[in-house]
Amino acid sequence: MQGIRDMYGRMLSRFQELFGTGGGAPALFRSPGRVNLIGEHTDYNGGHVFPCAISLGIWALAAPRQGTDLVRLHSMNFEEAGTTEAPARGLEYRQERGWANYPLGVLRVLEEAGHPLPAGLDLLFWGDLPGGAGLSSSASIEVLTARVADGLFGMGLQGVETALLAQRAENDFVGMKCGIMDQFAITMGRRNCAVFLDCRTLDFKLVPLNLDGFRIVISNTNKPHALAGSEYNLRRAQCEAALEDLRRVRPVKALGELTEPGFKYLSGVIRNPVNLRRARHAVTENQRTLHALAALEMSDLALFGRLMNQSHVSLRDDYEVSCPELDALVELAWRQPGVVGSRMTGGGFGGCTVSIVEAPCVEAFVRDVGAGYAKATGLRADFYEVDAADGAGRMERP
Ligand code: GAF
Repeated sequence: MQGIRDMYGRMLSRFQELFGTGGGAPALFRSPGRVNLIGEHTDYNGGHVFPCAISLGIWALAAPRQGTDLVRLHSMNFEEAGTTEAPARGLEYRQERGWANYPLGVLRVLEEAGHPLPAGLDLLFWGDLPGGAGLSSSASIEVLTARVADGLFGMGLQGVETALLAQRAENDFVGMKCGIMDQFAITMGRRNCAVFLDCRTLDFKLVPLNLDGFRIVISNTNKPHALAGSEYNLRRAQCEAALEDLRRVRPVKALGELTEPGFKYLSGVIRNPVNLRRARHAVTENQRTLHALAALEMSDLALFGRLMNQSHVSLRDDYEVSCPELDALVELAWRQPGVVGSRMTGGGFGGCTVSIVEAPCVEAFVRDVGAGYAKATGLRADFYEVDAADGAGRMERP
């Protein structure tokens, strides 16, 4: 609580410096990041995902400004970028606006959905969620912006609707053709729960994470996930091409619909061997995610961990979205005592791994995996012990 009070105090004085002291105290909002436990690159394939919102996140102080139709945005994480000013309506993507395109994209999508901002808006952000690390800082700031707009101007947005609008901002305004997983987990996450989501129907359930005696440890390669956008869109296209081949013999709606034996039986019609491996990952990963749900519900954490490990192998070999740095962290983790499972998490090509580790072994994990990683790559890894947290929303001022 003291930490939150300090953070709020620092944000409030920066807000007042930047935007003035008139107009009453700004409202406080928070949005988490997400870590995906299993179910990677399955969301846009009509499969299942199993992420949770995490205790690292982004905070916003926000106040409406009557008599102006300007949006002013500032991030304490990017002080050097200065304050961005933009019109509240008719917004367009501008490369030079950098990070601010994510929140501005949400305002644009809200306007298109019939919720234009009725006044100006001042927004100050600060986060302890590392950016570009595969923990969904972009989805976090998108959902946060939607929650701010809804909270201040009473737009009456429902949870799933909020996630879909935030995804649309990323797809259409920023141009990253992501699936729904990140925005959904960040909107609908719940403390101590993982979100099991069927990405085809958007049916979901919150599954208690009974991790007594275990910790979720995120290891950051500190290799930004470059390539992620172009290679991501390429993976989507390869899965789409495999699906087209399958449709010549069966009316398959999505790869996530197929069981492993069903896929094996049909897979001969996929002509391109690379597309075949991409599709195999999508199908097997979806099956692993279904098994992971059962494992968690039966409190079989050992099985859950084995499925995480298999997921990494499939992402590395069939989907080819890992990289030497992620592989190094995962292989070091696999050799470490007390590790239940470890895999890359998120889109790949850099970013983070997620491991489930026995609580008393975490200290040695951080020390040994950190040292092994520095030796293998010359890079320093960062480690975060996280809890499953609530989705984005308004907070009481401390
Ligand atoms: C990124 C995307 F944004 C998600 O939609 C998902 O596809 C993920 O990569 C891979 O599972 O985080």
